[in-house]
Amino acid sequence: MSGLTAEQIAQYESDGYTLVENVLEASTLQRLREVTDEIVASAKGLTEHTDALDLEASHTPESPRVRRIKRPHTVHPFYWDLARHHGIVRALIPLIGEHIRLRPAGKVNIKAPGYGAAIEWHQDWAFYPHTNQDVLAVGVLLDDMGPDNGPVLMLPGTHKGPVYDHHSQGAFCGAIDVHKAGIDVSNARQVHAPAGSITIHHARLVHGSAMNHSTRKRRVLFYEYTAADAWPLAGVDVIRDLDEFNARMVHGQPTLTPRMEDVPVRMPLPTAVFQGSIYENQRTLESRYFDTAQATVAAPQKHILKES
Ligand SMILES: O=C(O)CCC(=O)C(=O)O
Repeated sequence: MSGLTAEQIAQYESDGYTLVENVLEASTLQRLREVTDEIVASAKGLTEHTDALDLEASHTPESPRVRRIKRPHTVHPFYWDLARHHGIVRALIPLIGEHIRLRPAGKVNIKAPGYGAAIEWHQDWAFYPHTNQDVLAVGVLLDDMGPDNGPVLMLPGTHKGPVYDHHSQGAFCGAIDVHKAGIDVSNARQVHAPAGSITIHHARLVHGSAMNHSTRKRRVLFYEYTAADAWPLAGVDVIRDLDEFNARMVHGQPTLTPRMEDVPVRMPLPTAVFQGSIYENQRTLESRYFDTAQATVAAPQKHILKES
């Protein structure tokens, strides 16, 4: 049985994203929060980013502020198990087929109350182009996501448009200058949903999110998945170890035959000046969208599938 309704599949096709509410059981959600809290607590005493933890600019060893857990499936076995959760995998099959691989990256983006950082507009595809575009990201909500706590903003339909320039000062910066690119972000939709829900967005979709100005946490665990025959062209994915590549299959079988599609690709090279996370990469973007005083998405449309 499909894990998505016909309406959700149609929305993913036309808008480039969809939402599935209440996918996680209460006990799974609770365990996800516990594991995440444990890992965040380990940031006490750190003076710099680690392979697993990306820190807010305002972090101090005494007052730890974690912005991201990187490659969570390698940090705690719970995250690896969750990447294969039946509710998630069932939702992916109608979109990218039976044979599904987890990307080696993934993250928990932690927008803490009051200061949790913005993520500038970007397309994931700019970071990790593949031989075909059956590539997407799933956001697992640890907290309720609403208008005030930095919800993910999706620009519907942009997954069918160009791959935008994500470069600044001659190097990749992992962000789009939306003014220069002439992108009208007033059409962006905020995704609002209860904790335990999942968002699914296409790798070519333009998206981002503002700082969390509320008193509520906004934590989202992002897993990225590809069809097994979508082979990476660049980025951290480049295959060095076939066994490791194939060990990330979450459903179906691997293949040695990449499927080639005529897809637009812009290589993320030269590599970003600041490495370690998207937040670091985006530091060299000259004209930031979310840092400016008028940096709000005009007239956001709340995303409620039931209304459409
Ligand atoms: O956390 C968010 O709001 C957006 C995350 C995202 O797009 C990313 O980390 O690539």
